[in-house]
Parts: sequence; C-alpha cells; structure tokens
Amino acid sequence: MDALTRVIEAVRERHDAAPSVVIRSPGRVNLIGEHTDYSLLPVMPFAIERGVYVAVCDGPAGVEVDSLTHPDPITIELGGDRSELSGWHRYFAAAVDVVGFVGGARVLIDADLPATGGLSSSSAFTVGVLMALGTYGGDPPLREELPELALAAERSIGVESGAMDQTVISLASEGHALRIDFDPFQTKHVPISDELGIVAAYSGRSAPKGGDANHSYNSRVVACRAAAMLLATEEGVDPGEPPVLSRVRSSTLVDLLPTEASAAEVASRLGVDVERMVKLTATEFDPDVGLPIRAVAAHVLSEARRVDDAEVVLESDDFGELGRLLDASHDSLRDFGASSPALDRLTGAMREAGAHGARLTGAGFGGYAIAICPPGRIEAVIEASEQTTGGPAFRVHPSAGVSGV
Ligand code: NG1
Repeated sequence: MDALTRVIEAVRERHDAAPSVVIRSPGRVNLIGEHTDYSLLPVMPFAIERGVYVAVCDGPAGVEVDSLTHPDPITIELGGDRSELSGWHRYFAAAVDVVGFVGGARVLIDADLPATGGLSSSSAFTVGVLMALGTYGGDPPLREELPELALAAERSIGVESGAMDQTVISLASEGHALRIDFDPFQTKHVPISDELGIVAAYSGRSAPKGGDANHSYNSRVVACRAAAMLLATEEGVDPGEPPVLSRVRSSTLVDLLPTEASAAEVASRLGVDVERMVKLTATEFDPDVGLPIRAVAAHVLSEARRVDDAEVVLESDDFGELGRLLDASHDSLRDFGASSPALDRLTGAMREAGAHGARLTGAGFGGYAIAICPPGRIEAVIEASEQTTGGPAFRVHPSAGVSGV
C-alpha cells in the first residue's frame, strides 16, 4: 500500500472520519550547488516523487499528532513550552508556532522518504505541516510564502540553514530542476531530459542536522561568513549583514586566506565585532573554535561557478560534461569536509558501474549520494550502490512541489 493511501486509511480507522486536508510534500535531490545557499550563491535542486504526507481532521483544542513511520503520539498545546520536545516533535511544534495555528486538530503523518539526511526530509516535513495546518485553518499560505515560513521554523530548532530545500519543495515543477538565486532572489525552471537517469543512494550513515551533523554544518556557515569578511576587506566591498560570499566578486584572493582561524581571530584581525560571524538564530557558537576558512571559501566560490556551467550543459543535454561537473563538485566537497569514506566509496562505485558522474547530495557528513547515468546503466548503478553500502538505492524523477491531494 502506498504512503498516501495508508495515511488516509489510518485516519479513518483511528478517528472514524475522512481527513479534511491531505498534503503531499516532496523530498528533494540537489543536482549541484552544495553548501552555497547560506552564502546566497546559487543552487540547482529538484523535488522527487517520494515525500511526506500530512493528513488533518477535526480534533479537540491543541494539536494531536502522530507519525506512521516514527510512531510517538503527542498533543502539542498552542503557545506551550517547547524546550522538552525532541526529534520530529520539535519540527512539528515549530511549524505550529510559525503558522500561528489556533484551532483544534488531529494530524497524522506518513512518508515514503527516508529520514536519514540528504533528501531533505526535515524540510519536506516542515513545509507539509505548514501547508496542512494553514489550509485546515482556512488561511493556506501562498506557495511563495512557504519557504520563508519553513526557514523560520527550521532555524528556530538551531540549524542555521540556507533556503534551498524549503524553496524547491514549495516551488518545484515536474520534469525540471529549479535554479535558485538568492542575491537577489529569483528562480528558473530548467528542464531535465528523460534521457538522463538519476539514482539516489544511501551511504549507510545518517547525518541528522538536529543532532550529530549540527556543529559540522553550523561551523561551515560561520567559516563562510569569516571568509566573506576577509575577502570583502581585501576587495573593498560591503560583505553584507550577516556577511555572505555572494558579495565577493573575485575568487583569485582565496589563496591569501588563512587555512585555519577562529571567528575571534578573524574579528580581531579586522577590528570588527565577532557577533557578525557567530550570531546564529537559535544556538550558541564558540568563537574560539578553529575553522577551515580557505578550504570552505575555495569550495563555495568554485561550486557557484559549477552551477552556472551545469545550467548551460543541461540545456544542451551534454550529460558527459554534467557528469564531470558532479565529480568536480564531490572532490571539492571532500576538501570542504562534507564527504565521508562511505560517500567516497559509494560515489566511486557508482562511477565504475557506468555513471557519467556522482556526488554527495545535501549537507553530507553521511546521508545520500546521487549519480547521473544513461538509462541503460540505471540498474547497474543501483546494484553497485546497494552492494557497496547495503542500500537503499533507487531512481529519482524530477517532480512537482508541495500540493494538496
Ligand atoms: P540537507 O541536510 O540535505 O537537508 C542542508 C541545508 C540546505 C543546504 C544543504 C547543503 C537544511 C534544512 N538544509 O541540506 O539549506 O545548505 O545542507 O547544500 O538545513
């Protein structure tokens, strides 16, 4: 039984009522443009057919919620204290608060999207809950408003995330990748040919940003800000607030950056307030922690150029060149510190099985990799991936964004 049918039947069984709202919120794969969004540099993800389903029916005050994939029922009181919540309960409560939900409801959630990092299960969950509660409450958020609402909810949990996932989940169109520029904000739907096979495969290790990967992720956000301040000073430009690498025009000065320095050291060198680098939405960041500043800037600035190049080669269906860009992205992410031995082995096996190219997708530190390949090699790439890591591995298709069903 598919996840949609399962959640509708479960609502009927548990509450003796049909859900009045059911929302499908897709996961996503990032084709290229990794760890660039929080520097306001471009990304090119697409939504996938797997996702999260959120069903809502009438209920008493507060919100009763349960998940079929991670059963753990809870009633979220409106305006209540959130400090004791953990796991998906935190994400759910954050969405309730951000959407300003006032009515009583019962919510049941199901998914056919693995929750192991890399396919954006947290944003699919958050966008889906926001859309479901907003729609149920009679005031559905506009598609264009959803990314900002979801970003606010996720940041309140302590991940200083960029806006890639929330944006593509909200705005994606079937058969297309979504190029997203953030400075200034604009989006472009880029067609992906049916002749391109795309496989997503698990590395065997999860990387929850609400957990293990949180510091690895946030420290790279801070390192990018420090690099932006140093490079902007060299170039005599305004780095923005918070400082972002999108304001830096040239990457030729990257070699002048320190290989490692703390935010406190950078602040004292520039005579600026360290808070400009370490002020995160909901977590503390130690200003004395050493940061790999040069490697981080080198990756982010080169990755932004690869997004431009990928858009051009996608438009001409030059899949060999697209594969080389994916490989270069993975190599660069290894230097950046987001890969892992398992992700390196997995992407190597995908290439050997006939992929044009392969790279980690999403934040990394574990999670998923993707490969692009000729349609005739899809099965071989899936098999090689499963043999290398134990799976799962599956084909993904560019799909539509969040919607009612
Ligand atoms: P994942 O971990 O794959 O959901 C995260 C961020 C993105 C982006 C990528 C790296 C969240 C919700 N998403 O994606 O904004 O920075 O890492 O490119 O934290």
